[in-house]
Amino acid sequence: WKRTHYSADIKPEMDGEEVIVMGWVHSIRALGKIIFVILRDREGFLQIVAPKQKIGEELFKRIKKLGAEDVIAIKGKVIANEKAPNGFEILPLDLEVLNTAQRPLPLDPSEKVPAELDTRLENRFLDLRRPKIQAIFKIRNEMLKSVRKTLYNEGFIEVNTPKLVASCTEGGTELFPISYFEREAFLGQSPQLYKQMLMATGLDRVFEIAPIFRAEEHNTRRHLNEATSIDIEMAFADDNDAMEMLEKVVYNAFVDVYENRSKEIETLGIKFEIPPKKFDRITYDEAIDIANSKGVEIVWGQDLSREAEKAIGEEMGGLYFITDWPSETRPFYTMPKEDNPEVCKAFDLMYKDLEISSGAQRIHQYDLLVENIKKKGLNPDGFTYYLEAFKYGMPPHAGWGLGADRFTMVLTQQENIRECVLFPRDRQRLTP
Ligand code: ATP
Ligand code: AMO
Repeated sequence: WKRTHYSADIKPEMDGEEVIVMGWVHSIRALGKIIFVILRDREGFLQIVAPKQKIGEELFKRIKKLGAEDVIAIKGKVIANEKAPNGFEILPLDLEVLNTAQRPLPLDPSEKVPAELDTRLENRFLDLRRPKIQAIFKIRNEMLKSVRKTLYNEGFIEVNTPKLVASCTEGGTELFPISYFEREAFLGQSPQLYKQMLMATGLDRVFEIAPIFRAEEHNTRRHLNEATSIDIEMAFADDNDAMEMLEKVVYNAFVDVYENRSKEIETLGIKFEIPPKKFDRITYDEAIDIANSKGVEIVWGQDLSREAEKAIGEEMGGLYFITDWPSETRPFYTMPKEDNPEVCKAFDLMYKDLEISSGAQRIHQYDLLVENIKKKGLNPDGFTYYLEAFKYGMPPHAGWGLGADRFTMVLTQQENIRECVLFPRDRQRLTP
């Protein structure tokens, strides 16, 4: 048998047509001489109505034996019926049981029994059978598709860089050490050094969508130990160009999700608003003024504390940039301002109190870069392979990293980043 239609493809106007549908038994109700089966497939639900009198004793018996989450194929006739969900039902002509499900189920996909996040993640494959959970990943997919589309349109080339690496790139978070034959190596924190080296090649505009690994100690609703980062780097460009590219990518993703995933937005029951094309911009100084005015003490030069992010997010709402960061809060590769090197050409894109992207114009001068590596207490010898790329013609460049999981949180309005990852990795969770 071959599936002819998904549930959502069938319309009442197809009355009398023969179809083959496949999916899971979402629920089954046997009322004496008639059985109602709700079949669930990727696109929705449909009702199968099996009256013994019409379908015959033998088929009736086989349908009666079905249980929740069995996998079935039904050959049947579309019957228009105003009283049925979506205005039609299926009168079965034949049934094939493709596989049976053991019962009781560790998790109920029909959502009759609510479950804790931990139980859901333990049984993620069952959890993912629920339309509300699938909706998150359909929206995530739409976002990724949109991001690629925008970047291809803007002349970017998709690249893949190594995840087994020899050195750190970002201050702040810790590395995961691994044993690499007789040497020590690490899981990549960011493609930062590689995307910058590619700027010395003439490829000009590159992007990568790939995992980043960070040994975050703390357990928060917005940190993972394995996250997916959308990274770009563009040559002959400054911080402003990078911010404008980020606005395009983020705005287009909102539009594409709105236009192509209205069903999933409805399933999630969220109020979805397309942001303006240009996002507000405040400087770090303005941001700390806001925090201080709300009673959250920030001394100039410190990273924003969680409390500060909350205070600023409350004031700003929606999407906004924080620019002009103190150089000491940013990694070594960040370009200082010409007129005031205490401040650098870095930015964060925030959604309320959540940082969804960080970026900057980079240092492209070899001497300044070496000096900055030393200033951060790092040893330039550990960066030889990277530094070489700055000796023989490195153009000015800028870029950013946008957290795909955090961006999905924003698009689907989830409070916990784990909801936006199929199989999340945190301090406690290494399986499934
Ligand atoms: P980045 O990627 O630039 O590190 P981020 O969005 O991952 O940014 P952090 O910088 O890790 O966020 O966190 C933002 C601020 O919140 C930091 O000042 C950090 O010290 C603080 N913070 C992080 N986790 C916690 C926590 N569990 N409790 C309190 N504060 C936290
Ligand atoms: P940064 O460290 O700010 O910048 O990371 C960029 C974005 O990646 C996401 N992100 C995370 N998401 C979930 N869990 C984590 N532990 C986690 N860590 C980071 C966030 C963050 O904004 N090299 C720079 C980028 C650049 O300048 O191009 C970098 O890695 O959404």
